[in-house]
Amino acid sequence: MTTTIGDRHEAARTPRRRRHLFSRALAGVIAAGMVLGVGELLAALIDPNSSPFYAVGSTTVDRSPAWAREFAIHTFGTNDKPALFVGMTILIVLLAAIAGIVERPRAPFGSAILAVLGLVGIVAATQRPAATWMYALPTVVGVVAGIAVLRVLTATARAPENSDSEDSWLPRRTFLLLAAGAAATAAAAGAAGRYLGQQVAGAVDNRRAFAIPGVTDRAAAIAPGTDIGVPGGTPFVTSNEDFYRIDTALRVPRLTTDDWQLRIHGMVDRELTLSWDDLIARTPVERLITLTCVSNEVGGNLAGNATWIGYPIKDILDEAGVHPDADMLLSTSSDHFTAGTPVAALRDGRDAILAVAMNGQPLPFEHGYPVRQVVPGLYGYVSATKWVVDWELTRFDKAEAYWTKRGWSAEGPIKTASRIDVPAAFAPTAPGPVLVAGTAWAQHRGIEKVEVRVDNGAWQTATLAPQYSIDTWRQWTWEWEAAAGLHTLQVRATDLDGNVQVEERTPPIPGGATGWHTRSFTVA
Ligand SMILES: Nc1nc2c(c(=O)[nH]1)N[C@H]1C(S)=C(S)[C@@H](COP(=O)(O)O)O[C@H]1N2
Ligand SMILES: [Mo]
Repeated sequence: MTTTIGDRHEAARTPRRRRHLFSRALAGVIAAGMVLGVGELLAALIDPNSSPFYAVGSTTVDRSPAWAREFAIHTFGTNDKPALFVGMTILIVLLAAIAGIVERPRAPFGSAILAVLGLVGIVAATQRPAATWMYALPTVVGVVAGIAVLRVLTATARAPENSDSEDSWLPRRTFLLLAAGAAATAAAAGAAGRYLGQQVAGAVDNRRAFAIPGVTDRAAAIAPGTDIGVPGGTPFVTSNEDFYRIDTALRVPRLTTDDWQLRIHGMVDRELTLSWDDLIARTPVERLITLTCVSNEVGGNLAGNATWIGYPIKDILDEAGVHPDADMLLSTSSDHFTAGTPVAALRDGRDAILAVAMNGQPLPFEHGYPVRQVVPGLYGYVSATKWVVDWELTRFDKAEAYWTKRGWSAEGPIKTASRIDVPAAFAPTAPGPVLVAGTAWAQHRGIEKVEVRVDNGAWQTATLAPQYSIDTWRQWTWEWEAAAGLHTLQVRATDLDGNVQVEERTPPIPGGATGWHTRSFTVA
């Protein structure tokens, strides 16, 4: 009797056991796929080099002894890398299958295997050149997702064992559905990650190979003293690393010069499409121009000065033949930001350019690679479109650009402004002579005068550094005989049109902040 029952159970269990073993192994493989898929997707957003799979592969290549490399090249030739990836994949599939089989609700050995594999990925990723702690993120998130998948799938795969009916099909179907869903999700994440990652890598290579156009129309030399060089002060030219960045892009566009083209249409005599080759066949100019963001608060640092190389916008507009009644150039970036620039400002002879280089380097991706606009005298939101790909000639009474739709002024001339850079706010100050220094700007009008006053006293004229051009900011200094006590310094600028910086404090919206920059110091 007992024997009979036992035999019967054995007979029924063997094929089902095998089936469950297979299901569990499959669960492990899908879980590992989830780790890699999620890892790939996040890596594409952070840096393709942070992908766990590729980081482990690259580290293996970098760390393998010479004989192993020689053997690989000898055996697989130029297929040595695919061979490595195939080898890694086989190993991962085997370990993942084992992980699935040994995963138990109370003793999650499988999860532990995934965690250890993850650790290998984290170590490899964070050892990559230029890695930051962020490089661990794709693997960490991937492993968390993978373990979740492993636990859910192995729990579902186990279900029929506990059910009474021997051919219970419902849990099996649940397992298959979940497994298929997880596998599809992992594959989709991986494919999206590979696609985005390759795009990034392609753009990085493209930018690296970029040759800065040679210019004969060079920027004027910077006269000695233009940069006063006060310690802690603002440098006259802002480095690319320190240049402020403002845009709506969640993911910085990664265009290549091959992807890039500029379509010019709307109220023009001739529609044009400029390719990269068309653009660089033109004659470039080099200029220093100070950019400013309309969102800059009084005393704020959303302004920067760079040496740009680019192609005059006016000439391109003339080639397209702008209709006399078109008063707006509506420019659009590859990520659909728009700016509406007064056509008049682009054609009045100022150095409005389609810039391709910034301080002797190709534009950084964050600053618009491969092509952006730079227009002296106008805030960035109406003029400085990065990753620009489309120009429509239109009218201010017909079209509205991105920020204008959100309550900002349609036209954005830069307001006359000045700020105190040194000493820093509330810096400990000793009585006696104190050198006060700062920056003033009124792009395309130029700075005529900067004045400083202490505790609402009489305005005193600051010493101006040489003016580089009316399109750049200008430095100033003022010698303060500081007496003990709490003192408030104020600064105001006057532009070459005679406009005095507006006293009334108003917020940046809609057309730029006004007010005099004020700083307090305790002199003791
Ligand atoms: N494509 C795109 N271009 C853009 C923006 C944007 O959001 N998207 N912001 C503009 C604004 S508001 C400013 S102030 C400048 C800033 O340029 P920067 O980031 O190179 O300093 O870019 C302008 N160009
Ligand atoms: Mo801005």
